[in-house]
Amino acid sequence: NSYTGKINPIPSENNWKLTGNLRFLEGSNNTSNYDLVPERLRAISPLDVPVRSKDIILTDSDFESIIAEDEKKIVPGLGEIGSPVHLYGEEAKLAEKMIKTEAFNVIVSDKISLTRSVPDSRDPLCKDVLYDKNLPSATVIIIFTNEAWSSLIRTVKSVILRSKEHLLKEIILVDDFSDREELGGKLDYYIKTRLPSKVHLIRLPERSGLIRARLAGASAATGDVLIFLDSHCERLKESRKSVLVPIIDVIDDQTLEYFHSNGKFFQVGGFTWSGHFTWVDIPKREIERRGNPIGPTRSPTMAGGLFAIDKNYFWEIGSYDSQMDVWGGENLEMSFRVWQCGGLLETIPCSRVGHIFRSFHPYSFPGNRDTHGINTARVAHVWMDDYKRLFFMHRPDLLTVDYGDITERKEFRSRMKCKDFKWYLQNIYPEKFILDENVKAFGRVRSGTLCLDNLQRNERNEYTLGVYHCHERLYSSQFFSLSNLGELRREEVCADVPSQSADQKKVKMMKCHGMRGNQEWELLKNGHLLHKATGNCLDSMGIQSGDEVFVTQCRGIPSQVWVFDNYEPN
Ligand code: UD2
Ligand code: MN
Repeated sequence: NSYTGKINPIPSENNWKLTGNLRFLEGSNNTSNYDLVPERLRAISPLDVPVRSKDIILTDSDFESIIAEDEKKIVPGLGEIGSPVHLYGEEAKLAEKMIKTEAFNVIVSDKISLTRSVPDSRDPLCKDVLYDKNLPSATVIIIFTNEAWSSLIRTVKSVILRSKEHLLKEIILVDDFSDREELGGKLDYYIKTRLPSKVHLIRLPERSGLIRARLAGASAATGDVLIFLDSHCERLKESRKSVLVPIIDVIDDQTLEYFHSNGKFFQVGGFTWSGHFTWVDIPKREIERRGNPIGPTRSPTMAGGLFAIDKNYFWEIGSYDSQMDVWGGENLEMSFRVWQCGGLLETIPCSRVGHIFRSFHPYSFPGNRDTHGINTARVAHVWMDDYKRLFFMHRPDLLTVDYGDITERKEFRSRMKCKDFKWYLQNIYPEKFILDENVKAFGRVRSGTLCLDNLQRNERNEYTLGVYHCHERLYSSQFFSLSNLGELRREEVCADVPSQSADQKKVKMMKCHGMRGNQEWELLKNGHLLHKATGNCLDSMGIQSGDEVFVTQCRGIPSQVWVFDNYEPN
């Protein structure tokens, strides 16, 4: 018993737009009580009643006309070879509005062909590589929650278009409980009529987060290799066995321009003690080890979204921590786990995937929880041993948070006899600066009641070193180390006094270069911090909390005496 009604179209607030015939099925939760005259439906906006798209069934001809509308938006030639698209006038205004909810320019995306070409961003050497004919088959898993239509479909088409037919076993789309109307019946219809039969769609019955969404995809996979992708990617070359990541090219979030570096330059994954993924230069020892510029390049961590792994190995190596919610932290978890438990994580330079990097999340976080922080606390407890002290120094708030049960993960670690985090740091990531190990001094650096402090500056940019009232407890902002190289430093940035600069007295915090030079300091017996290149000393004379320190002639005065919390004289 179902009801039918005609809506043609509902002028939409909240992006709620339906055209054509629609039918509510008996028994569907929220809808059976409503009679479907247009006025009535307009009254039940999606904000009032969470009508789910699966409850709404449009006819095939409705979908055809919706898809035809989509096709009309496409401007042939636009964005081809990955070129940027700029909008003007009303359209630009509309786009700006949409970016606030989508986190990228969906108007531009809608205008670009779903099968546009992108530049070949690989190193020219890649063209000469001969691949084995008998490679294992691949299942591509694309997860999404409430993602924009055109970028999602472009991701799928891009995979189909750029994969060898016989190697692509299937594409599994995992819908993590989206409630956008567009991703409902229209997506089913599109898959049925416009995409090859090897494209499958799994709908999760509740919001599960990207970790459990990927697990659902992996459980259903029949290929030999799993390839995971975000839902806004383009292009894919080559798939191979083991835990492999591509070079990720940037697709501009505003113009959808496909950036690339002609194959020569790329970075690998690192991490910060505050628990975030970062990009870092390929270490020299790795450049030497791999030999060939397009050879597999070992990476201490991975970004998380895009990787290929042998299906059996995926399960063997502990798949994912299924108790991680929504987003964040699973990438470092997998990176540490794979290395510590005997696996290998490599960037394959001849494999390229473009990704739209967005500046915020266009989807909800149920309960508004900091899932990245909580998930990372799980990572710290399971994988980082004593080094978790450095994570919790940055995030003392997470010491008391309920991060759930980690028994299973710990059992897995001991069952697999995985190596410890110290081994990982020494062997996989020896370049990683450990704030309080193999250093001459560390902790707060005190002069009277003032302590050196980063003054909450964004450490990605250069800033001037200052002081602040010493905190009772040691917080990250006052943690400084004097490294064995003589750097007065933090995790990534070093105190530097440019010898030629006009305001030569101020101390700049800038990226550590490890070459001593302007970044070399010595802690003298009298507590003076001597800047070797200028022969001056760090001084807090006449300054207050929040002010900047300077270097000046060494004079044996109290404002030039600095005391580290921890100091190893040698
Ligand atoms: C990066 C990764 C992402 C993931 C994340 C850490 C890349 C290119 N992307 O963030 O894959 O590893 O770091 O967790 O390396 N999604 C769901 N359900 C949710 C939340 C997200 O299905 O509850 C989907 C989402 O629609 C998207 C994918 O998961 O397809 C990744 O989300 P994102 O694009 O917001 O993450 P990103 O690229 O900022
Ligand atoms: Mn993404």
